[in-house]
Amino acid sequence: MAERFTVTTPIYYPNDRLHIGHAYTTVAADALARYHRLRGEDVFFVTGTDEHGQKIEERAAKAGKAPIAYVDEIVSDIRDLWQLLQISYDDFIRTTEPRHERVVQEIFKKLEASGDIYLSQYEGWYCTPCESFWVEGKLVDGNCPSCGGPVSRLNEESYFFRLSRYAQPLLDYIEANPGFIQPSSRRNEMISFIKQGLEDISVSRTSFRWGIPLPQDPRHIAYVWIDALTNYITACGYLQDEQRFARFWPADVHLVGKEIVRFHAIIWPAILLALGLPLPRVVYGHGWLLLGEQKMSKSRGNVIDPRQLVQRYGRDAVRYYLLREVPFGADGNYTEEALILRTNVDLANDLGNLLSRTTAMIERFTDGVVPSPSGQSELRATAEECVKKATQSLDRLQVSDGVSAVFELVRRANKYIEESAPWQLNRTGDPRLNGVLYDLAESLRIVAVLLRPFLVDAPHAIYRQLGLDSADASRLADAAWGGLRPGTRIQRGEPIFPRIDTESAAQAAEPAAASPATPEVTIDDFGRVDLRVGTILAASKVKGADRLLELTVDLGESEPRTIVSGIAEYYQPEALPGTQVVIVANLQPAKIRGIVSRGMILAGKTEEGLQIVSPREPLPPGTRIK
Ligand code: ME8
Repeated sequence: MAERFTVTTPIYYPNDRLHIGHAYTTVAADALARYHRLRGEDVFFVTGTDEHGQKIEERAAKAGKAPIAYVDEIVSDIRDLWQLLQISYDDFIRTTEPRHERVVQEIFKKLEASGDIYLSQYEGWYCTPCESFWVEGKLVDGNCPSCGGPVSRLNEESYFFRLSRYAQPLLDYIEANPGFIQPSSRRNEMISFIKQGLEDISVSRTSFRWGIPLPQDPRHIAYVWIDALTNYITACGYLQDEQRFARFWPADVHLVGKEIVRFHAIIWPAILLALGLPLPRVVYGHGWLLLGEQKMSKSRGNVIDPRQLVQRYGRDAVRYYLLREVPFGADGNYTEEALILRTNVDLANDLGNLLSRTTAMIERFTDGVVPSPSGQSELRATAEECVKKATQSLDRLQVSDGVSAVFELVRRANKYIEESAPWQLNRTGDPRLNGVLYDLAESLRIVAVLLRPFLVDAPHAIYRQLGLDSADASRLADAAWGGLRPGTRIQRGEPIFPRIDTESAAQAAEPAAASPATPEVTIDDFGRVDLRVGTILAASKVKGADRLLELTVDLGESEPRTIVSGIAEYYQPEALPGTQVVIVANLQPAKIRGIVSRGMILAGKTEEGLQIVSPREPLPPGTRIK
């Protein structure tokens, strides 16, 4: 039987609209779920909402609504958001569902029968935003040690869970299972937390009503964290469907933000031990998305709405940014500039151009048909290495490394185009052309398969443009080299990731004025700039832009390039054809006034005016300048 993989996200509080912090966890869990499906495993991916508690009760009252009516609205909004981001969950659990209320009540009965809960008096402090109880000694300057906010004094009758009983068994378990709490920094934090001693915790409340009453004493409402944590076993079928429960529990990964690792790595496993159930294999506490120096959070209100980002940039761009930008586990700053840069550089430039260049060349040079491979392939080893790296990273839950491994193949393939110059092979009738084109198309096909855990639209678009059916890209085995059949008729299409237009891209088109000396660069730094000789074939004014000319420049490639340059105040367009120029040939393409500009011409600017740089004697177009 196929292996199975159970992955969960926290169940979010429907007290406000979710933000990109929530999308971050959920997209990462989605990538893991999709990856394990690609491996052919039986995947159970569960997310949901944590709907009880004082905080929600208060919010609903403020809005003048019944709690359930209040959460219903937000939950439907959350489901829409996951639909928008194509989150492929198998179950969406709400703690207000009868299936869950039954399980929570049964658990309380079991814990009472085993002597793990008892009635006593609670004296201490409570933090409402964190839904956490604290004893005096744990407060920091009189405030909540978790969020730093104010706490309120509580003194009431409460049921307690004998957490103290499980300190040693927990330490033993963490010791015996080094991968249980990840990353290891969080594991160390948890070990020292437990070693300071665990006190029994209050697990019921009498001060509000919005929650699940304890069966043995309905004046008491189950503490929201016990209610919340147990969602994971309800969703897997605990006490409802034994077969299903045996199949999907224990979870392989509980993916959570680092602030709630303590609940998942201490309280939750202790409850499971008390119930005699197996513990989850991994609790992974990832870092925070920050806005400036601060954690983005609903209570602070410093949030970014993922819906707007998807609307502006597309869901694959947003998913890619969330998965790629921050090394998984660490905190990272969110900026829209970084999102734009990632989209333009990795998706539009590297991936998008690889696809459009490859399909354009196949169309021109081999009549739109994928040619036969040659015996030896320059890209095969890289492709195989990238498959290995991507899968190993995902097996280790290193989502950002996984996605960047795929882009190593993209970048290598782009470089291979420059190295092998297929347009020259075509011009000279070189028989190596077929092998080069096959390798490029095959690399793209493998990239599409490997991107399936991360992106939801692009893999299909790539397959379509290669003339393939993406139903054939649903297994990891499809990423094996050689799957592309020669004779496949490609279907060129629109660019899969249009570049995002920015002001700075327009500025980059203008030659810089004389400026003070800039810091030294190494010869390698310089070597990354591809300077080439080009001959201007045509020039015209750009409508509505006094300073811009649109140039058509022969760089010795299969097609001349379009370059937008800020030289209109210094040169008449009619005077330019035939002029040789020096071009930065590997500058990222930029859309300027709606025209895609691919390169920049060099010029010197003084107070007297501007001079284009030209070779002293004519050189063949495409000559490299070093
Ligand atoms: O804590 N950066 O729900 P919640 C990264 N109901 N991730 C973030 C984030 C940020 N700035 N902000 C939120 C709860 N998250 C409880 C959980 S589980 C049994 C009960 C993500 O709505 C991250 O996963 O406050 C964090 O742990 C979770 O949202 C908190 O969501």
